[in-house]
Amino acid sequence: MLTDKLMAAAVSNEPPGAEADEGGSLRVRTVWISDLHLGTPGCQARALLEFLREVECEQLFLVGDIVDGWQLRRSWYWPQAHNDVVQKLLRKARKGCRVIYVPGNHDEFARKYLNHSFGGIEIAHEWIHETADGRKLWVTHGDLFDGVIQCAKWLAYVGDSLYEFTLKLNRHLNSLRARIGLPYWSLSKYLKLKVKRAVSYVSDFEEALAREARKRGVQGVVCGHIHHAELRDIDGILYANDGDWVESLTALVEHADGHLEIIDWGERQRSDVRSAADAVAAAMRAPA
Ligand SMILES: [Mn+2]
Repeated sequence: MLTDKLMAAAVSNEPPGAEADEGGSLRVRTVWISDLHLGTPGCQARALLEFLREVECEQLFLVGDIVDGWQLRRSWYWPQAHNDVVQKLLRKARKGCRVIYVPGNHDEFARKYLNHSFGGIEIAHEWIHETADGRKLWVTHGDLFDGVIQCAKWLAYVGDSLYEFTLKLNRHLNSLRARIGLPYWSLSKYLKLKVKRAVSYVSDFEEALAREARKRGVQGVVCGHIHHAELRDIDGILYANDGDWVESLTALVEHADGHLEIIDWGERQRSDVRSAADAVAAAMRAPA
């Protein structure tokens, strides 16, 4: 039912001239994005579209919670920008980029289609990626190693509603900020960093994934799920989290030589605003 609706939406109305914008400024070997939460008002589809337009890669991983089935089931929300994201992803696949979709908990409906491909997008339970410098990275959304989700699904749902509420507050706050010319700022990210328990939850999650990666005999893990981008060594295992596109606007990329980097798209936007402001200020200072 949900999948039928989504497929119908995805094949409908591609915006005119959509094919014209190929060729971005950010060329990398691999891109990982997750936690887009398409189908919710929290999803920052416009920023994401901008990123997808700029980035060019050989392989693109969608690391789960791409479409939010939990919320779509509660109420249908599917604006044009969300459709544009799906179209953009399908177009990348069509243009020869290998797109691999590893479903998460919010899009667990897609786990029914494992090892199938949809419009050239391959759906897989998990993946082992080999970097250009020969390291093996295990790619998984990460919810299967989240204590809260595994122990009490109802608690995860409650947390989800609270989270939704914070995001709503965040949107209002930021439309106010935008009106008075202030750049985007994440309330929920701020709150999360302020809450000590959240910090231990994050580190527990990170350690659990690093342990599992070691057990599997790989050099690192790439995941999402906790909406907190990170790239660090945990006892000799590379832990990489690509963040999310509801609050932090981050992606993980692999450059041609195999080294990994977190792209902070929100920060780039903020620095664009700053340099535009600087340029204006400089122009005003310049003698006529
Ligand atoms: Mn998740």
